[in-house]
Amino acid sequence: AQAIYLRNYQAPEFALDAIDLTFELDPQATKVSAEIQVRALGENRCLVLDGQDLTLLSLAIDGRPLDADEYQYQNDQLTLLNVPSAFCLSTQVEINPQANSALEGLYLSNALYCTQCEAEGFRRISFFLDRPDVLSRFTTKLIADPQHAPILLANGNPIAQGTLADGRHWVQWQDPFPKPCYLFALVAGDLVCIQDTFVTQSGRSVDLQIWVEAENQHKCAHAMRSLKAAMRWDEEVYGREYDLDIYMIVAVNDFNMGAMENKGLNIFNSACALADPQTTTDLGFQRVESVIAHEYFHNWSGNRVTCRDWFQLSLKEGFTVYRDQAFSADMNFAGVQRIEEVTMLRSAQFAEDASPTAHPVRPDHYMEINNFYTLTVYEKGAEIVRMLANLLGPQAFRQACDLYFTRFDGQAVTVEDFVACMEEISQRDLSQFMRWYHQAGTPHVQVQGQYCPQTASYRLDFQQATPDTPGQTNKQPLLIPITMGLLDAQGRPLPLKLKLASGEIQALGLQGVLELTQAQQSFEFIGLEELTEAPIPSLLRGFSAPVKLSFPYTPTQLATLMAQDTDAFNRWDAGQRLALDTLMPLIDAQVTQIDLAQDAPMLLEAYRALLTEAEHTQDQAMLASMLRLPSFAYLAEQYACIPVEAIEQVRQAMRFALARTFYPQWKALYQAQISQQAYAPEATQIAQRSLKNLCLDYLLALAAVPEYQQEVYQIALTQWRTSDNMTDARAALTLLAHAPDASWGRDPLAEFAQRWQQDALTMDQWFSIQATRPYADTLQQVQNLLQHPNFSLKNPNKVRALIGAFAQQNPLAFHQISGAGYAWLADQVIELNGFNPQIAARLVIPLTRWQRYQDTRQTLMRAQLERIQAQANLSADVYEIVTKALQ
Ligand code: B3K
Ligand code: ZN
Repeated sequence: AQAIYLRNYQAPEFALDAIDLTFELDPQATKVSAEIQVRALGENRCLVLDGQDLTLLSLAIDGRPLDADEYQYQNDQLTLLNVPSAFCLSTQVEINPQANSALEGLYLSNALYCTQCEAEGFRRISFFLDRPDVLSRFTTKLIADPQHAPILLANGNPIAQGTLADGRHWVQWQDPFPKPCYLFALVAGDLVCIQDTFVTQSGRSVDLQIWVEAENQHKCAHAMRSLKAAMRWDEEVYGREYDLDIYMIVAVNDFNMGAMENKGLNIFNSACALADPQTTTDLGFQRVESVIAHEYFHNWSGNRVTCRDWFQLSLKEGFTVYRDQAFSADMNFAGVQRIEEVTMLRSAQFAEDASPTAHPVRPDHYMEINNFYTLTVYEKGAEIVRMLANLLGPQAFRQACDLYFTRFDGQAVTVEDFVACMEEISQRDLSQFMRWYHQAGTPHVQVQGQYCPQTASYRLDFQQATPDTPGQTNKQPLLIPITMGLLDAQGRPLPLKLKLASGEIQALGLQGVLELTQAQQSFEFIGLEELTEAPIPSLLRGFSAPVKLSFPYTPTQLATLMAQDTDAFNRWDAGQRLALDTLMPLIDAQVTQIDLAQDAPMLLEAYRALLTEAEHTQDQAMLASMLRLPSFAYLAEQYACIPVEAIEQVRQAMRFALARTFYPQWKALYQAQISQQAYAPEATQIAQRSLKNLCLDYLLALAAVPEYQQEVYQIALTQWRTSDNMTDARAALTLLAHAPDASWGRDPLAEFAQRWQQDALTMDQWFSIQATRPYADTLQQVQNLLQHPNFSLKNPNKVRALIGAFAQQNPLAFHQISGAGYAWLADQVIELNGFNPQIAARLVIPLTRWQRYQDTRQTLMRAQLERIQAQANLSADVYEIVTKALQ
């Protein structure tokens, strides 16, 4: 495989103004005919089209069939020599949807025909210029057996339909908006539809349709509600209106990603579209809400304004994630929403940024673009847009977005075009800011404070540095916005008077944004006459930049921030810092038991304070976040060499100590959250359940202590038996199944399987619960589950639920020192490589993180990577990842 470089970008030499497609659908031999209006843009008369695994049936120019010496089809390219300057190209090919296990192009999911064309799947359907900067008007005619495929869908509006003499029926669709071929879609099969209507702000009525298999009809209400909320939100917040008369969503079982924003015809992984209380957790409901919104928002940020090339992927993905996060913040509790975003970013994206696969938000080269649909492009990309939004302020940001959508409507553009709109509206030079797009790695910001009572001033000294990443050294300083405030020792906010270099004093009110631009930089605050001791800085409020920030806080200062800061995110983060400062020395000492009073006095007091206030809190969501210990992944991120067993041991010991010390409080708080209300996936109820199930988690920490054992077992069992919703049922089941005594989970797991064996998505949860049981012998169980009748390696959701969960969320079992976990994962990667390279390349990621583990593990992980690398027929996807990891 060859790398492709951004610097080699060349504009297309031909325009493909329109394409008229006809599909004669057949499971093994689908015929695809295309009539393409081609127009040369320059002197070149040699047209090279993409085409992969296509059986060429015929080719003609302006109706004249081509002789064999007028074209060549090899290495996935069709070369036409000496074409006219404008002509109609007719092509006919045959493809085999049933044999398509890569789930890219046209494939069958169960009996359903569907497509996935982003990034480069259209070339598996028809010859074309498969690149996002070639926009065409599409017409699509679908012909099929009405028995097997009564429903025929494609982009745009249906314009004609009929029946052929042989009994097949057909529908023709037309999409009035020119689009790149990655947004093409078709669906055909036996589906039912949930309908609704949305009236846009200008008064147009839009048909909303969600298409699913009949047995899933009862799981669509939440997606429909979320879609309408997203449509309204985009009108109100961004002034963006929907542009077609129909908006369709189809849920399919076999899908590599979460969903796809095809124009007017979104195709969804059923896991991100279907939801009902019986089978879907609160988290699942929230995921549906955010993915539905994400794909909808793409209609403007991605479809109407698209990417010039795939290096610009974050232009649409980072921006759209930022938009869906803002939507979710408005639909849920904003503070907790932000905490969850940052939790994910700091544990998973930071880990990627520190790994052999680290890459800039805008990569400058790739072998396989599908490997770049990453946390960095999506989540760090969203953080960059968030920084822009904060730098500009809400009004200017909105104006800049308006300018971007208006100026580039119908065009394929770059990150520079986006940032130029921000510059133009704000009248700011953002050239230094652009480094966020070019430089990989997570910046470290070290801060020190100097309080001077004589001058009543406080100076903050900042240092920033971004570590080297593969292929990138000597990083330049970034523009890092630090939203901050100062508190006095009692936690009261202080007015900020910043002394500028000119000597002028700038009053910032109670909160300001410091813009770091240099490697070292100081800011001085004056007028602190009232103070008797150093102020407490509250830095990086709302996580105003995706950096690792350190400040030598005392435990007392952290406790004050936790209790008093005006910023919800920083109240929570002060708790995280306090927990890290407490846990890390214990991890280093590999303790097995914790005496809170002695080993963790401040944390003990913090929990006491939180649990005392708990009775009166109105904000259960925030309280649950505050009471949750840092995850394994976040703790692991703090170490260059991850002490797997010690982290897990100390985390469990701390959970145990907190559970025991505050047993009556956990129990009372648990009971106080039990609600008689009927289940609804709405914010206050979700908050209450998250607090309840956190308490349950602490209670079950005592599952092995004789005096508590029976009581906590009964509490969990009762919740499992009596809950009317999957959130509570799954929480209880997980704790029972993960209890040290394996017999606790046996019957409930069997009951679960008995009840839900017909429901694929629900069984995924059953696989995950077992894959994450935190004991080494889980490997044996996971191996057995591969043979379970409900498991299939062909279904990406199943692969993620069982194999992915094991490798990513079960550190003790995956990293068992024998290396058996690594070898097993490599076996699965090798098998998947043979039929679904995209999923194989994602699955191998945990092995690529070998540098973060001690020697024995490093050797074992590398050995598996080398074994994979030595396979014949390695896909470009897996090859690229494995090669980077072994460099
Ligand atoms: N744009 C799609 C991702 C397509 C993945 C291609 N391998 C989903 C999304 O981000 O909305
Ligand atoms: Zn997206």
